[in-house]
Amino acid sequence: MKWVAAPVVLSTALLLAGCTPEQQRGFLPEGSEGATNHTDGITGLWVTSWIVLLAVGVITWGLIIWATIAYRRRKGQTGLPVQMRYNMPIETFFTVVPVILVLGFFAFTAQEQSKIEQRYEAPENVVEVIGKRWAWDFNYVNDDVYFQGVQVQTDDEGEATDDTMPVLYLPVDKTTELRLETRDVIHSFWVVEYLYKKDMIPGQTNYMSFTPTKTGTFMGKCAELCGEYHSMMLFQMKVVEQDEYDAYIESLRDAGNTGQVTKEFNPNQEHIAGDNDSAKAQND
Ligand SMILES: [Cu+2]
Repeated sequence: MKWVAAPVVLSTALLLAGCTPEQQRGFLPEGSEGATNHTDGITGLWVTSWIVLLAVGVITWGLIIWATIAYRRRKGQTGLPVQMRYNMPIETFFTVVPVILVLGFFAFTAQEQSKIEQRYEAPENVVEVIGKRWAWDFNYVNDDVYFQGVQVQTDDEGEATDDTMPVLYLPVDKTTELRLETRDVIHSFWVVEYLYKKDMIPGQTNYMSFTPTKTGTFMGKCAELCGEYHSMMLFQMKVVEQDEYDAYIESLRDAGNTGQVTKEFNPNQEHIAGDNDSAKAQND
C-alpha cells in the first residue's frame, strides 16, 4: 500500500494547498461558515468525507487503468487468459475496507446529527414554526406573539420578490429551539446556510436545537415537495442583535399579533364535518 498511499497523500496536500476557501469548504453555501454552533462540524464531516471518498476513487481508478494497460491483449495472443478465483486476501480486503468506511461515515454522521437533535434543557429562545401550503407561520413562544406569513409574490419574470417573503427573526447567540409543525401536508424546514433540513410531519412536533452565532439574512425554503407552489414556499431568516429582536417583537405586539396561532387554521381537521361553525368561520 505504501506506493499507493504516498502519492495520494501528496497529491491531496498539493490539491488542497491550491484551493480557494470556497473549494476547501466543499462548495457549501456561502454564508454557512460559523452560522450556527453546528455548521463547522457539518462542514468538517462533508469535507473529510469528500477527501476519503476521492482517495478511494483515485486508488480504484488507478488500479482499473493500470490493469487494463498491464494486462491488455498482446500481439499474437489467442484464447482466454489464465482464469483466477478465490484470492482470499484480496476478497477479505474488498469486504473489510468498505464495511469500515460505511461504519465510519455512519458513526461520524450520527455524532453530528445528535448534536442538533439533542434538545436543550432550558433553551433561551423557543419558536414554533408551522409550515402550510405555501408559506409559514411563526409563534414566538417566549414573548407570546405570532406572525402569519402569506406566499411570496413574484415579479414579471416569475422570480420571488424578497420583500414579500415571510421573515423569521432570531436573536443571535441564544440557545434556540425550533418546534417544527405543519398545518396540512409534509413540509421540510431548511435554512440553506444552516446545512440541515428537518421534516414537518402532520400530527407530530419535530425539534431543531442550535445557537445562531452570526447575524445576517439567511435563505429559508421548504425542502419537501408539497404541491403546486412548493417552489414558492420560501422565507427569510434574520438573525439580529437582541435589541433589534426586541423591537421586532414589540412591532408584532403593536400590530395586535398577541397570543399564538393555533391548530384552528389547519385545513384537514379530523372533526371538520361535525364542526361547521369553525369551518364556516374559516371560509368567511
Ligand atoms: Cu412545503
